[in-house]
Amino acid sequence: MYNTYDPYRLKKPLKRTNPKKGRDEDPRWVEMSWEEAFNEITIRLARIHADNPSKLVWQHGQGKYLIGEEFCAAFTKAFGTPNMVHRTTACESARHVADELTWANAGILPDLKYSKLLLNFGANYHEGEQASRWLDWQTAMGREQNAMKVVVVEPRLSGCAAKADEWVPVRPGKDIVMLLAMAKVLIDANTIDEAFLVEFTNAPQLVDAAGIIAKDKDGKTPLVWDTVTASAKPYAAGVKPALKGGYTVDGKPMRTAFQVLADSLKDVTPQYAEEVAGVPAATIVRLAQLFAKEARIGETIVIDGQTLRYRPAVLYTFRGITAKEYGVQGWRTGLILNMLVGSIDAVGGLMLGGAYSKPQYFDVSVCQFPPKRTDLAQSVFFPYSNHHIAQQTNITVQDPKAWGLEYTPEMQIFYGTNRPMSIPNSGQQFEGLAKTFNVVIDVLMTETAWYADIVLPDKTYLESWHYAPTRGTPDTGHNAIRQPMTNPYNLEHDAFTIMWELMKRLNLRDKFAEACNASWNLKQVKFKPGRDYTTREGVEVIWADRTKKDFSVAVEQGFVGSKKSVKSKYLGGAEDKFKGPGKAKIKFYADQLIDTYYKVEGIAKKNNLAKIDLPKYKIAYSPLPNKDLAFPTPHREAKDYPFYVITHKRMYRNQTGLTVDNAILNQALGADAATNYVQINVAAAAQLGIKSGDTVTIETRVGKINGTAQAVQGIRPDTIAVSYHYGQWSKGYDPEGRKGTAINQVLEHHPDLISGHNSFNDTKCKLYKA
Ligand SMILES: Nc1nc2c(c(=O)[nH]1)N[C@H]1C(S)=C(S)[C@@H](COP(=O)(O)OP(=O)(O)OC[C@H]3O[C@@H](n4cnc5c(=O)[nH]c(N)nc54)[C@H](O)[C@@H]3O)O[C@H]1N2
Ligand SMILES: Nc1nc2c(c(=O)[nH]1)N[C@H]1C(S)=C(S)[C@@H](COP(=O)(O)OP(=O)(O)OC[C@H]3O[C@@H](n4cnc5c(=O)[nH]c(N)nc54)[C@H](O)[C@@H]3O)O[C@H]1N2
Ligand SMILES: [Mo]
Repeated sequence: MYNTYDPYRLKKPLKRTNPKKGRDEDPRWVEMSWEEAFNEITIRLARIHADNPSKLVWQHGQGKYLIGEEFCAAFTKAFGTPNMVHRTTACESARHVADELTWANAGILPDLKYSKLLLNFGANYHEGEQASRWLDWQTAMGREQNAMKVVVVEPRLSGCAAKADEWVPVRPGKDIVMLLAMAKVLIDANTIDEAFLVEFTNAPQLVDAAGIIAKDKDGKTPLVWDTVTASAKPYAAGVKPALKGGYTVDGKPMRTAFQVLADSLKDVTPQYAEEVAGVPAATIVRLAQLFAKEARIGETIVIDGQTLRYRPAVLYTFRGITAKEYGVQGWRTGLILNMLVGSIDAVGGLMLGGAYSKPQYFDVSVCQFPPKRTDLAQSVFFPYSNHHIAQQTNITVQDPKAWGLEYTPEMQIFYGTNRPMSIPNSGQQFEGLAKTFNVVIDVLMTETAWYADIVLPDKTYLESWHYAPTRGTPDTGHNAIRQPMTNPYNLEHDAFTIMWELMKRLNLRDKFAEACNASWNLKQVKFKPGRDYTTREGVEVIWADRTKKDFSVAVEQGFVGSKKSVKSKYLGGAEDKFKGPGKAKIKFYADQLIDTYYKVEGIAKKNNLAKIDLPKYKIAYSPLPNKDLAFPTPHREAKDYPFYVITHKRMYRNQTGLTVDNAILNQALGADAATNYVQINVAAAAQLGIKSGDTVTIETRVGKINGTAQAVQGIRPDTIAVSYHYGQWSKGYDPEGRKGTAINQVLEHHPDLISGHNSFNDTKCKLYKA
C-alpha cells in the first residue's frame, strides 16, 4: 500500500541528458511526454528490428508476478529476439534445476499437514515470506496437530531457527558433507526404504567402471541385476532388481548406482563431517537416526479410503543450500536423503509438483555453441540453465566475442527488476549496464533506473488489472485477478499498455496478440487480431479461457480455487510416473551429467574456449554428490580471509528498492528495521575488539564495504551475516533508504556451472574496525 502512495514514485517518463553513466554521474533527467517517450523508443526498436532483433534484451524480475511473464515472452517473441531474461539465477534456479535433473519437473513443497519431522536446511520462511504464508501456517499447524519436530540447520539463528526445536549451526557451504555423512549413517545401519529405491529410482541400475549406466542391446534401456535369474536385464515385469552389490556383466565389473554411492561414502564419516561442517559427529548421527525413525519406513496410512505410503519425515530447503556455486548438487544431495527414506510423494514427505512432466530434463544438454542468447542460457557454458541467467547479459556485453556471441547487445528493457543490485559483484553488472541503451519500467528511481536512458513509470498492483495466479500448494490450485483500487498520481500507463503501444507502433500488434495466445496457452478464448486491448480486456481474455467463468466472478470474488483430491495429490506424481517396471526412474544417479560433461569438454577443446575451466566442470558434473562440492572457489582460494559471509532476507523489507522509502517500516519499527547490520558472534567480536554499534569494514577479494556491527550469540563464530535489501545509493530514494550495507557489492561471483545460479553464501572476508 505504502508503495502506491510513496512520494518518491516515478510519475512522468524521464530522459537522460547526460550521456555519461555512473553512480556519481547526474543523469540530468528531463521529463518527457508519453508520446515523446513512445516515439523515441519506437525509432530505436524499429532500427534494431530491421538490423538484428537479437540485439534487444528484455529483463524482468518482480514484473513476472505483476502482469505475468507470458506477456514478456510474447513481446520478445513478436519482436524476434531470443533474449528474455528472468531473475531466477539470483533466486532459486539451482533448486529447480536439481529437481529437474532428478524428477523432470520443479516445485517441491513439504507435506507438513502430516509430517512428524521437518529437517530444514536454510529455508527462511519466517523472515522471507513464502507461498503467501502457507509454509509458516503449515509449520505452526504441523507442530500443534502432529507434534511435528522442527530442526533447522543453518549458520545463523534465523527466524525459523529461533522457533525450531533445535538449531544446528552448520558451517556455510558445508551442508553437502553433513548430508552425505547422514546418508552414510542411514546406509550403514540399513535404515533405508529399499522398496522405494528399487521401484521408483535408478539406484539399482548397473554402472560400469567409467560411471556409465549399462544399457540393453537397444543402446537405450538401462540394465539392473535381476535377483530372480541372476542376470543383467531391463527392469521389466517379473524382474526383481538388486539394490546393492557388484556384478560381472559381459565380463565387465559393474556396481549398482546405490553401491557406487555407498562405496564413495567410505571416508565421509560423521567425524570427517564434523571437521568440515563444524557440526558434532554425535549430532549428525542422532539427526540421521531421527530422520529414519520418524520416516516410519514401510508403513502405510489410509486417507479418504486410499492406502498410501506414510513417510512423515521431510528434508527441505529453499535458498539455504542452493544459492551457491554448487547449488544444484546441494539440493541433489537433499533429494537423495529424501529418497533414502522414501519420503518422496508420500504422506508427510516431500511433494513433487507434477513429476516427469518434462522428460527432456533427463537428456544430455544441447550445449549450444555459439550461443544465441546474450545470457548464454543452455549454452555450453551453463548447460542446464533452464531458467535464464539473470547476471550474464551484463557480463557478456562487455566482451561478446569472448563468449562466442555473434552480435553485440544494443538495448535492454528492464521491467520490475533492480538487477545489478541483487547480484553478487554488482560493480561488474553496472559496467555492463553502461554499455547498452536502457529503458527501465519501474515505480521508483532504482539504481538500474539511474543507469537508464529512458525511465517509464509503471502502475502498482493496486492501480492496475492483473491476472495473477497465486502459487499452488500440495492441496490446492488457484486462478486469481487483481483490480485497480486507486490511482493517486493519475498514471496513464502500465506495463501491459506500454508493451501494447510499442508493438502497435512497430506494426507488430497482431503478431503480439498471436504470441500472447501461445505464451498463455489460450485454448478457447483468445486475443484477436485487428483490435486493441486495454489491460482489463486482456485480463478478461485470460480469465475466461482459464476459468470458463464470467468476469463478474473475478470482480466480485477475485479468485476461484480448486482442491486437489487425495488420489491426485499422492498417487498422481511419482507413484504414477516412476513406480514399477517399464517406467522412467527418479534419477538417484544423474547420469545425464556425465554425458553432458563430455559434450562440454569436446566443444570447449574444439573451439579453444578460454572461459571454460574443465577441471571445475568435472567437479560440478558429478552424477552423485561428493565431498569436493563442499569447497566452492572462495573456500579454496581466499585463504587469508578468515570469515564466511552469508546473506538472507528480512521481514521488514522486500527485495532491493521496493520498500526502502516506507516510513512505517523505517521509523515506526525503529532502528532495527531501518537499517541492516553486520552480525558477528559475540566471542569473535570480543576477540577483534568490536562492539555493537561500531562501524566495521568487510573486505573481500572483490572490495571493501562498511557496516554497523551487531554482536549476537545467534551466529557461528567463523561467520558473519548481512541481510539483503539495504544500502541503496540511488538519489531517487528517500535518504532513509540509503542506510545500511548493500552486501552484493563485495560478494564474489561464482555461478553454478550447471544452472548458472549465483552464489550468495560462498564468499570469505576479513573484518575489522573501520
Ligand atoms: N545479498 C542478497 N542478494 C539477493 C538475495 C538475498 O537474499 N541476499 N535474494 C535474491 C533473490 S531471492 C531475488 S528473487 C533477487 C530479486 O532481485 P531484484 O531484481 O532486486 O528484485 P525484483 O523482484 O526482480 O525487482 C524488484 C524491483 O521491482 C520494482 N517494482 C516493484 N513493484 C513494481 C511495479 O508494480 N511495477 C514495476 N514496473 N516495478 C515494480 C521495484 O521497485 C524494484 O526495482 O535478489 C536476489 N539477491
Ligand atoms: N520479507 C521478504 N520476504 C521474501 C522476500 C523478500 O525480499 N522480503 N523475497 C522472496 C523471495 S524472491 C524468495 S526467493 C524467498 C527466499 O526465501 P529463503 O530461501 O527461505 O530465504 P533467504 O533468506 O533467501 O535464505 C537464505 C537462508 O539460508 C541461510 N544460509 C546461508 N548460508 C547457508 C548455508 O551455507 N547453509 C544453510 N543451511 N543455510 C544457509 C541464511 O541464513 C538464510 O536464512 O523469500 C521470499 N520472501
Ligand atoms: Mo527470489
